[in-house]
Amino acid sequence: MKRSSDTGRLIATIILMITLALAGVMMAACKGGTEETDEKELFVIGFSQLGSESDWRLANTKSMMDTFTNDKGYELVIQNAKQQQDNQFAAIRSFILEGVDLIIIAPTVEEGWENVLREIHDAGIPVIIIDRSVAVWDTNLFLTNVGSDFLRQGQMAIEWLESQPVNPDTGCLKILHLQGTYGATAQIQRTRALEEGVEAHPEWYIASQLYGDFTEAKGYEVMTEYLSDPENRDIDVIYSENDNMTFGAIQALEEAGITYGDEGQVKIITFDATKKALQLCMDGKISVCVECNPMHGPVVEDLISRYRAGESIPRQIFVDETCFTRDNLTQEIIDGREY
Ligand code: GYE
Repeated sequence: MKRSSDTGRLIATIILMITLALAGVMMAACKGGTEETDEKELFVIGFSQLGSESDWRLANTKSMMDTFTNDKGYELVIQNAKQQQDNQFAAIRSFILEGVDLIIIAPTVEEGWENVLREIHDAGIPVIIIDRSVAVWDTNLFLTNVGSDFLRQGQMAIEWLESQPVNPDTGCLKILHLQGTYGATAQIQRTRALEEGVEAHPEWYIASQLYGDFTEAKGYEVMTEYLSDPENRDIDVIYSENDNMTFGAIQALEEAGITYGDEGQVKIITFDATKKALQLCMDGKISVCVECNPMHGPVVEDLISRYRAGESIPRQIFVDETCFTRDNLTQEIIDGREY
């Protein structure tokens, strides 16, 4: 009797253990299933951001992060290339391996993209280019390019310069040109606008072109070195291809004791129109701020939604931009500035 009741208890225990084990397996399976479904529901975007060289760039990255949130069904994977195209290639190849749903590229320079874009294309992943452009033969390698009309930006600056008198002592305008990253669309087109302007105005000339790589540190460094030669101090205009180089240049001017602004010797033209630059413009220190709009997130999101809905999307989108001087600037605009 005892033996048979022991056997019964043993069988009951085994059945209980099997039941518990099965329940455990089922729960794990369910849990795993849910996680998988959640992951699948998120639309994964690999974003190759070219760097963090300027305030503009930080605002651009933030706009993307604020837009492509998990709440809205996105997973945004950002890789910062630190201004190196090779780092962008590596990031993009990792996105391909991960099998992301879409890739966004803010390219450092225009050239050299054909191969990697083809690799993405062969992997069947759609691509959107933002900010600067890529120079490729086969423009079907990407869906669209969202960014600025950089030539128009430069032309707006030139139109303002045309309204300025020449230096009464020399009968000329001596322009110092601070250039951004060579080969970047923002550099190429802003430079082109200036060079075409100079070509069209015999009384204008470019004293020198200094390489500032779009950073404040480099802007300061090259300006300081340039101004250390007394022969270089008589400039009338600085045409600086972004605000951060301008801030560096302003520091160098101050240290060299050269005046600038409405009441000073040097008139400054700058690009981006960040809050800090606009305030300097309002205060009469910078003459022109050509706006470069970094808030690409919402525009890109709209395009992605349309693409996912099977709609056709335009091949090139230019964001809205204005040219600010003290005449059209208000404190309200400055205070409302997000970058
Ligand atoms: O003007 C500059 C940034 O490509 C629009 O890059 C961008 C430029 C911008 O570093 O500040």
